[in-house]
Amino acid sequence: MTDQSSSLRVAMIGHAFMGNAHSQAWRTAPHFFALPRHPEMTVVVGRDADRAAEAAARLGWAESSTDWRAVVARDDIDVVDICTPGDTHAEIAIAALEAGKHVLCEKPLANTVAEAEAMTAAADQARARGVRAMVGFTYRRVPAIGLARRLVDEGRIGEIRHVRAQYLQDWIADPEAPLSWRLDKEKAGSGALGDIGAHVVDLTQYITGTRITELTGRLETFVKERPYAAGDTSGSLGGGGTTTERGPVTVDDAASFLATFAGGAMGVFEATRFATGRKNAIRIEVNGSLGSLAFDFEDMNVLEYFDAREDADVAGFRRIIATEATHPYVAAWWPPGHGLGYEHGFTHQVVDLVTAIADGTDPSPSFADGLNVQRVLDAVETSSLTRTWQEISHLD
Ligand code: SOE
Repeated sequence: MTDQSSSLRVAMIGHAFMGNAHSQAWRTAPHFFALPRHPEMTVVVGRDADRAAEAAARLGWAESSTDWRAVVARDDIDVVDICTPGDTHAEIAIAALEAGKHVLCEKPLANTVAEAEAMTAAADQARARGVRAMVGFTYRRVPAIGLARRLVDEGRIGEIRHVRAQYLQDWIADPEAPLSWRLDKEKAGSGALGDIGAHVVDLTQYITGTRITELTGRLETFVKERPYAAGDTSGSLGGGGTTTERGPVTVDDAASFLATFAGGAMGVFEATRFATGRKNAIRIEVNGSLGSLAFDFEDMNVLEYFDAREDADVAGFRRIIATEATHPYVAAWWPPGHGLGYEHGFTHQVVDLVTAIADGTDPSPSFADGLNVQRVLDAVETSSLTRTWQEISHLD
């Protein structure tokens, strides 16, 4: 059972879509996993006092506040969980790390490489004092993805030749879908590229165990102005009423790029919010000299595996339902075949963060991993502007 004696007092900054997902993770993790320390949902921070108080009551936080600086400085806070738009990640994370708080920061790590570098430097300094930092790429924590990583590590698909990755959504395919912070470069840093492209960059590097070393890409904004939203759309992916006034879309609607991985594998990437009919389709296929792996988040409990060494007359992609107790995290949940959902990746993220803090180890993905993804995103933007191939420098 979870160690109730040693608590870990958590402050969450932001309570929209990601705040909801993180809150369910802090609530459920100690009830399904034997954690070495007990998370306490101490305070949630929002910009509006009434809405923050309502979120605290609805999501299970003991208190609410509108002053993140005061909360980060509190002696009775051990962890700061950042669930705000990207333009505030650096300021909050650096303040929290300098105050000796462990930090979990939503993806992408920052809106620029410079911010991500400053955050990584702060995390490196804090590590020397036993303070930990993690960036929230939760899809790594889907059991089928963990299985894919294991099969690659075991050499089951041999030398990797191709990495094909798509993240397909369609929530703003309607040109009259209103503006929201995700469509504002000042707030979000980029559009589909950073919001969902970041996920497939992290996922493919995680599964293959290699980094992207060069790329050439293109960004496109199909709809260049939209109506302003009538209500608050911070927690939603578009939708809601609109006003008659219209404003500019200042981010990309879609990104596509070709990449080379260390070791020579060829990568093909797409991230778009205009794949009409695709709601949250993360599709990854890795082709190797001895076999292939394929995953689609819209069928997230399944990993497809092709073993090229099978007799040709019975060879084919097998559908592995990754819900056995031997698959990552599954033993804590349900019997085989019952399946997990989007929210479980967030719970697994909390489990791994709390365990790393208790063990005095560095959680993964680290801020340095987040900085690497930021460098890939930046390279795509530069490539799109200059129509040139871009190399990506790595920390390691
Ligand atoms: C919107 O595209 C979004 O909410 C992303 O911001 C999340 O990171 C992803 O998990 C679901 O889609």
